[in-house]
Amino acid sequence: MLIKRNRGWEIPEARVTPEHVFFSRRRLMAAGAGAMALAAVKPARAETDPSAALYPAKPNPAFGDAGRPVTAEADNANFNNYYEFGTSKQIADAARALPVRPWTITIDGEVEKPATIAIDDLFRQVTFEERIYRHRCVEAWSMVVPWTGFPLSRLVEIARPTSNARYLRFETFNKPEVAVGQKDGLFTSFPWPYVEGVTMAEAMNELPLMVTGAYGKPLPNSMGAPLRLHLPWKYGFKSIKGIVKVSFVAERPVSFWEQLGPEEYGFWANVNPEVAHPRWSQASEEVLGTGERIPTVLFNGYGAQVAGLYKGLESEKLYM
Ligand SMILES: Nc1nc2c(c(=O)[nH]1)N[C@H]1C(S)=C(S)[C@@H](COP(=O)(O)O)O[C@H]1N2
Ligand SMILES: [Mo]
Repeated sequence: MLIKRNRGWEIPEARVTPEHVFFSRRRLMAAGAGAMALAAVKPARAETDPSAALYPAKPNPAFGDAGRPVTAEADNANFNNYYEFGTSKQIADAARALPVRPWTITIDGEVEKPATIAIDDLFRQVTFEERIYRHRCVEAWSMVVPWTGFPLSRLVEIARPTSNARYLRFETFNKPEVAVGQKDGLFTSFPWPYVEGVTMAEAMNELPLMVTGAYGKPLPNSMGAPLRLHLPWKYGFKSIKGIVKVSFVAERPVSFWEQLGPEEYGFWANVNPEVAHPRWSQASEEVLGTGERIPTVLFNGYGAQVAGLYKGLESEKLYM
């Protein structure tokens, strides 16, 4: 992610330019087998995770094939966007500092009974399933991931929102004592905590997944443990990680990226190859781990499920 504002005095340009990361990564891949060793997956903490027995979850046959090969776990585990732990893609080590138990989720706002639930108690109220989804980052790279989790609509059911609820506002932890990217003096201009939002109609769609695991195991911290969202038809920044709070609200939430650069990152952020980012084309995407470039598809290919959500909203900036 890159912000357009003149923040060179705050963040060295090279550290946030996606192209920079891309090119260095490509070189790494081109170096071949030797470089692959660098990308070896570190031992998972799955053995100690209290939810480990819930894996692997039953595959949902409706989402058993994303039409493209699944991205190698090693490629995904070593190429992440998680600004709480730094602006590079290599944040997996830094992210290990985050304690993911005990962990609570607060559900508040326009709901019958606001509550704070221990994550494993929440997991006991839902049924895990596996879905293979395409993920398209706004930086024009993509991957395919076998996620484990439960539908966001199930969380809405548990929360029991009132008729005043029009949006869901998600919030990530704010722990500068463990998250290096949130520490004072590093990126203080970032409006922590990370926030994202969807409409109630989007939340009730069949696609949004509250993600607890990937590749048949609990999520590693780098991918957003213990709970993140995945919205496969939207740019990746909407898929918020490390969630601690879900608020049901009447007003449209302003996301982290929208606060930083409203002329570049909006509320809807639906994938559309025909609407360029102000500074780069969205017509194609690099397939993570392959060096291959493929055409980008409207709604990331999920139009059959989601296009109807946007009828009557054509005047909105649906694609940024
Ligand atoms: N809390 C938080 N969530 C986040 C981000 C972030 O920096 N912080 N980055 C987003 C972006 S830009 C993308 S592409 C995806 C990346 O998910 P991955 O690292 O599992 O590939 O996470 C999204 N969720
Ligand atoms: Mo992204």
